Amino acid sequence: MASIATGPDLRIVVIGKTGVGKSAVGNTILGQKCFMSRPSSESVTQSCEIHETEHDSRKISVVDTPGFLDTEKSPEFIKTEIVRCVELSRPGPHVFLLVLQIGRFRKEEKNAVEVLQELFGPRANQYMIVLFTRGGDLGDMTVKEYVGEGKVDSVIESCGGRFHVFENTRDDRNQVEELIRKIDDMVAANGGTHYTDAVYEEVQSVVATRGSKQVCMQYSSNSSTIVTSSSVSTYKMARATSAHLAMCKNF
Ligand SMILES: Nc1nc2c(ncn2[C@@H]2O[C@H](COP(=O)(O)OP(=O)(O)O)[C@@H](O)[C@H]2O)c(=O)[nH]1
Ligand SMILES: [Mg+2]
Repeated sequence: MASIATGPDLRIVVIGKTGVGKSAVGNTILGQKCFMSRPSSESVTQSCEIHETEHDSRKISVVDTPGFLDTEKSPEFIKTEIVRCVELSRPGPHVFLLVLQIGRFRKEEKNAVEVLQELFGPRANQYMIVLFTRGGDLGDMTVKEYVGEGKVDSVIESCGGRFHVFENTRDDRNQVEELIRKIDDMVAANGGTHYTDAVYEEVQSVVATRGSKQVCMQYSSNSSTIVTSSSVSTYKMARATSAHLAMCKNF
């Protein structure tokens, strides 16, 4: 990983539907098999997980998520996982990678950005990059040509025209180096900032008053407790409920 550009630490959150290759993307970025990635229509990743790597004292952490966008997930599940995702990527991610699979693009993927806005707030777009998996399926086509076909246009437009492609089965560090360059460019365009919003600020303040360990323990021991009884509850319940409503409306 020596040729990854030097720079400040990066926090990456990987989002998208189950089976598109989110966990595989996390492993490709980290250069090792940290997340479980399997062919299954059921979500193999049950809960948000974080792993990190470091080179030239640049820390790159990846938060892998279960399918936030899966229609069959319950509002309770989504609520719990938003809390966990926010907690793990505190004080806020530098980038949300919205993972889409080459060749699999339906109406529900088209609404993905809208749903993610409901989950993370409207400013999240500014921090989003579309990442296609199964780049090998493009054959002779370039990803630019594929995007130019029009089906994914509006999603990419919502993400400021930013996209990249991985073939996760290839041990090719160039694809990772290029992605990191694109993330660095986006972070620079965002004035060097990471994403944050009221949810992140709320979690921060709870951590500040009660301590991170206690919040984490509460999350893991009884995650439904925190979404119903803690001071971070109200906002997130409203957020998750509206995200779920958006999913039901769109699909
Ligand atoms: N050929 C190919 N298969 C992939 C690629 N990315 C993921 N997969 C496969 O797709 C399946 C689902 O991947 P996974 O990472 O578990 O998806 P997740 O549910 O979004 O986390 C696994 O069998 C992966 O090996 C890719 O770029 N190319
Ligand atoms: Mg997974």
